[in-house]
Amino acid sequence: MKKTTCPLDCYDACSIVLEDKLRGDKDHPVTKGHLCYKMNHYHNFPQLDSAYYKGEKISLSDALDILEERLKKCEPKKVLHFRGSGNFGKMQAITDLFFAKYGAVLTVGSLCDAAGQLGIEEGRGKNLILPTTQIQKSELVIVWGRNITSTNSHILPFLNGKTVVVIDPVKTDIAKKAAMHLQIRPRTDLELACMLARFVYMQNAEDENFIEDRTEDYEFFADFIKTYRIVSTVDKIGVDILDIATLAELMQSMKTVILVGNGVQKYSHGTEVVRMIDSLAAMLGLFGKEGCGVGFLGDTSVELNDPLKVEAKRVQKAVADFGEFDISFIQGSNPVITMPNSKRVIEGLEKSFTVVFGIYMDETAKMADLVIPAKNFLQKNDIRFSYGHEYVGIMPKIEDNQNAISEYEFTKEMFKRFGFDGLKSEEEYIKEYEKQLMKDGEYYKLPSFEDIPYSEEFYTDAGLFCFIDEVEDEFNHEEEGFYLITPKCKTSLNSQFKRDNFLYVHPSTLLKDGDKVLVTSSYGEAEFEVRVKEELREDSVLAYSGNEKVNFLTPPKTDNYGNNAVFQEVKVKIRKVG
Ligand SMILES: Nc1nc2c(c(=O)[nH]1)N[C@H]1C(S)=C(S)[C@@H](COP(=O)(O)OP(=O)(O)OC[C@H]3O[C@@H](n4cnc5c(=O)[nH]c(N)nc54)[C@H](O)[C@@H]3O)O[C@H]1N2
Ligand SMILES: Nc1nc2c(c(=O)[nH]1)N[C@H]1C(S)=C(S)[C@@H](COP(=O)(O)OP(=O)(O)OC[C@H]3O[C@@H](n4cnc5c(=O)[nH]c(N)nc54)[C@H](O)[C@@H]3O)O[C@H]1N2
Ligand code: SF4
Ligand SMILES: [Mo]
Repeated sequence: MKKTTCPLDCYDACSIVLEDKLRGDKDHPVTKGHLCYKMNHYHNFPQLDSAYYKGEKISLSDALDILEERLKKCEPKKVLHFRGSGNFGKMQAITDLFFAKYGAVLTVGSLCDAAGQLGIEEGRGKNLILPTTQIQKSELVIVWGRNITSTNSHILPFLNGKTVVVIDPVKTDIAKKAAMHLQIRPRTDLELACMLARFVYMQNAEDENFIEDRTEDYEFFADFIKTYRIVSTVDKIGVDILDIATLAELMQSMKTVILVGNGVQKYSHGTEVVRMIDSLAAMLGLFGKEGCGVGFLGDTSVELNDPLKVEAKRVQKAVADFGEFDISFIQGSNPVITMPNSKRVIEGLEKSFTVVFGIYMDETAKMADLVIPAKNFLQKNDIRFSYGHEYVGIMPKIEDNQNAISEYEFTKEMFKRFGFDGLKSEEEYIKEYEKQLMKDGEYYKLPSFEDIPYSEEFYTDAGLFCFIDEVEDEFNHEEEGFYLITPKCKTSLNSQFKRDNFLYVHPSTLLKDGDKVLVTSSYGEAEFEVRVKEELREDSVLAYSGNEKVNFLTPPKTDNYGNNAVFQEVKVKIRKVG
């Protein structure tokens, strides 16, 4: 029986058994058997079966000839290598070796989780994975800006029998089943964490021993949270003060796990939001104890000696301007749909000679000058980490495909054509990762795996947790318009698979299913077809990630620290047009 692992950018990293079709692996300790819509329909989405030049089919070797010729004529610093997360396998990064040697510009930062990651590093030093075993041992699970039913469904069985509290501006499926749902105003998580901390402080319920032994700067934190006035802050958050007080009390008396998602940090102050949630947890001593902890999208690079790490000149991913480059080489990404501010992205790509190395004829491939078909995850060797649990998945090659090329084969070919040396065999790279893992029966665990993370130390300079004590935030909540919520869709993986192109609105807008609206923001406009959704707040509209229009509205900006896209740092106006 052959096994592999789902390649998609997803918390779960499901183990897959290859039988007559792709099936879930019942033996896997976390993913335990079932796959989601995307993997169950993987073969319904046709893979590219040819290279294309200016829209015409050409052979793979002709495509590589054209690329070679173009690259040789171009100044290396005018070439951008833009790599996305269409496939989460480690071997995606092999192409960095070629482009760095060639002298191209690579990217730094993220469209995804870099803001939150930094917030965690500032407090704890490292963003370790919270093992599922600790979730299992907890009593209270706070699902904070994570839509686990859609994005992390294999964690659901671990929540059985726990008290579940959801903090989300949308009444998500998990919110409907939860003991409590705080349907907060979007972008007020920092204030909520602050109010919870205030209640804990007023009741003298902080974990004094933990604060004394394991943290620093608590006094500054205590002063900082006092600068938020209770009545006006609770009013801003938009939920009942009694609910906040109740949650603060639950957290004091139960073993608590907080599962923080991407939703809280798509903002300019995303780093501070996540650090504030961490600070609340530290105040209650929720680190380094059984059944406790805060899990975000964990950092899989911790303790990993990465053979594919390279030095290169880099530009910020969220605001990369394709128009500044003579050649844009896009791999495993569909920036026309997934990058903020689609109009700017399209205009940039029109100016650049665009090469897409991917598996689908997606929107970016359709506008590309040259398309190079990649092998899919079944057709090449790889290994992947999960950011949601402690297991690492091996992905051996299962089938052949003569019409496409793997990232390793592409790199090898380019090394040859450019006379570069130093590329090792594919097997050596994968072994390099594998040898760092901890074996657990048939499966592997992360090199940074700690059964109870931070039980010995934090990884800051002083080895202590470092509390937050200031925030810079100039967002104007009073600006006219609706908050734009843009989370993940159940049937798509960002721009891949079955997408949803509707704009969801609250019934109070008096719009009806099928109405057409023009939506505008300070950054752009687009037309959408409406669907009414009672689960929203009156002040919000929602369009899922992968929606073909939503990123026409989003800001071409990064967060306060310049690391991450800020898809939700915007308000939108809607007008019915038909
Ligand atoms: N089915 C599916 N699964 C996926 C993906 C996919 O596209 N589809 N994408 C994968 C990727 S790339 C990632 S990064 C992860 C992310 O997955 P999640 O961490 O679940 O992140 P999102 O779906 O972006 O948003 C989660 C929740 O945040 C809520 N939210 C929005 N704004 C706010 C706010 O201001 N405060 C709070 N508290 N909540 C808010 C949304 O309503 C939503 O329910 O999912 C991965 N898994
Ligand atoms: N509005 C809005 N926009 C968002 C988000 C949001 O929540 N809202 N989320 C953001 C987040 S968190 C993320 S992570 C990004 C993700 O955005 P992207 O990085 O663009 O990822 P995908 O849309 O999943 O994949 C794009 C392409 O990857 C290619 N691909 C798949 N497998 C392979 C492979 O094995 N090899 C190669 N070479 N190519 C392959 C396919 O051709 C596919 O079209 O989107 C971001 N954009
Ligand atoms: S997308 Fe996520 S839930 Fe679906 S099969 Fe892959 S890892 Fe599992
Ligand atoms: Mo992501």
